[in-house]
Parts: sequence; structure tokens; C-alpha cells
Amino acid sequence: MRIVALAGGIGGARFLRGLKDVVAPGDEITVIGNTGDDIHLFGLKVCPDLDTVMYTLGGGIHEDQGWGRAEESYAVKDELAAYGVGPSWFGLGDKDFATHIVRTQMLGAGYPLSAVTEALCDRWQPGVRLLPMSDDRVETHVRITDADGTRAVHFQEYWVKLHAAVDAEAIIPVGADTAKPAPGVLEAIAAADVILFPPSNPVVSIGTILAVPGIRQAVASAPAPVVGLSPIIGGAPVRGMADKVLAAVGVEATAEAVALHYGCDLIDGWLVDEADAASVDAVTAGGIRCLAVPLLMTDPAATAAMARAALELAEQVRA
Ligand code: FO1
Repeated sequence: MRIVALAGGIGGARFLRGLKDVVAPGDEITVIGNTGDDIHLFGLKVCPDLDTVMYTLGGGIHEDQGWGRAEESYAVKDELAAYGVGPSWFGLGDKDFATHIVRTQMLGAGYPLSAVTEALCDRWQPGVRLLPMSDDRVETHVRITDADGTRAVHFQEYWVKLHAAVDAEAIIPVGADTAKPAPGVLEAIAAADVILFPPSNPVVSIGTILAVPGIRQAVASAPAPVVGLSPIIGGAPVRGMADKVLAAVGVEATAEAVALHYGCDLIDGWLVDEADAASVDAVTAGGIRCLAVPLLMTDPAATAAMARAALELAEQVRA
């Protein structure tokens, strides 16, 4: 079976680890990764969501953080700070720097991001094919108003430096409108037997991937059933500040609202947590098959059960 998943960072990567546990030998998983979180720092290109998938599935992730490397040190970061070279608010570790140096070196040599990602994955062997959504530069910016007035800040500044403390007035995936899907992305979607939306941020992760011209249309018209898992449980995001960016696009932070935001032209099935069982009827009325199952990825077995439930719902939709 060919499975395609549109994935963002931490939640998406953790879900994929469970998916790998439940698929049969010979099944292929292609991950279309969000690159809107990418940031250029110290002359290096950092791809947080691609790296989180690669490290999580490759066994190098800092498990508690869900980003960066395990057993990390920060000597380079401290030296940069000693030179007064910022920013200091983004925690790049020494081992992680090597990834960004290799990536930037290969990009500078003319390799597209998709080829670079494939090369980095040669080392990590994540057990999935990891494709960036695009080889073109897309960077999500957030319009905010605070004491310094109204301005757009890079998503990472909003997320990591400002802790999403101010409301997001608008989410702008800069460059998305002229970006092209990376090689293999549209083909994977068209050939998929199942397409999954893991519990990633529906606006800045999955939304950004869908903002690349051609990708939303490919998913909507794909023969495969499309099943998503709600990143919102009981009216709050499981982690992160998805509610802040959902508000920016006028979507309530509920499992039901996110399903209807994607819409029945895009998704065929939607898993909500048992805490949101009351929303099953409303999602169903929206033309989307809906089931309430445990959605907290408390441990590998729970995550595997979620992945199994998503695949089973896809089969029900297909029938
Ligand atoms: N997130 C934080 O909250 N604080 C950090 O200092 C931080 C550093 C960092 C470095 C590399 C990387 O790949 C990710 C990093 N993240 C950090 C997470 C990142 O902001 C998020 O993973 C995604 O952008 C959102 O999914």
C-alpha cells in the first residue's frame, strides 16, 4: 500500500512513528514536509519541520523537545553570542549545526532542497520518503501589532521568541504563490492508496503545504481516501499554539471547526478524540466520515492505535 502524509513538525513526526509501527512490510510511506517554518540563520538554511521528521524517525530527536538533537551541546551558539552575533532566541545545537552546514553547502553547490533532503536522509534512514513540499523558498510570516507597532515577523520569531503572546492578525506564507511542488510530490499524491493529515498545525503546517499551487487540487482530486486526525482535543491544541494561528484565519480551535475548515472537498474522514465525541454528528453533517477515538499520543502503543484507526477509517471511506 502507498501511503502519503502531509506533515508539519512535532505532532506530525510523532504520529508518523506510530504509522511506521502499523504498516505492513512493503507498504511505502511518503511524507510531504512543510518548509514554511524554514529560517536562514548565520548564513545557514534551517528546515525545522523536515529535520523533526528526519530526526524523529531516524532516532536522533531530542524526545522531550520534539525538535533538535538528543544529547546536544551549545558551544557554537555560545561562541556566536560571545561575538554578539544573534539571534540568541533560537536554540541551534552543535550537532544540529552540522545538518544545516551540509544542507547549505549542498544548496550552494546547486542541489535542490529535495535532493539535499534525500542526501541527509541517507544517513538517518527514517524509513519513509521525505519530500519537501517545494524546492522553492517559502517562509511563513505572521502579522502582529504590539508596542513596536504593526509588522510582519518570521514565524519562528512569533513562535519561539514571542511565544505567540500577541494575537496573530494574519499568516502569510511568503513565496507560496509562486512556489512549485517539489519533484515527486504530485505524483505521490496521485498514486497514493491513502492520504493522511497527521495531527499537525492545520494553518502553518498542513495549510502551508496546501498553499503551494497544485497541491490542494491534487489532494482534492486524488482517487485515494483522505483521512485527517484532529490536532485539537477538547477545544485546545495538544501542544504548541495552534489556537493562535487558527484565530488568524477565523477558525475556532475545535476538532469540528478544523474538519470543516479543511472541508469535505478535501478530506473524506476525520478522527476526533473521545473528548470531542459530541462533534461527530456535526462533522458527519459536513460530509466527512467521523469517528471518536483516543488521540493523545501518550506512548508508542497509543500512537500506533491512532494510526491504525486512521487507516481503518480510510478503508471504510473507500468501501
Ligand atoms: N522551538 C523552540 O520552542 N525553541 C527553540 O529554541 C527552537 C529551536 C529549534 C532549532 C532547530 C529546529 O529544527 C527547531 C527548533 N525549534 C525550537 C522548534 C521549531 O520552532 C518548531 O519545531 C517548528 O518550527 C514548528 O513546528
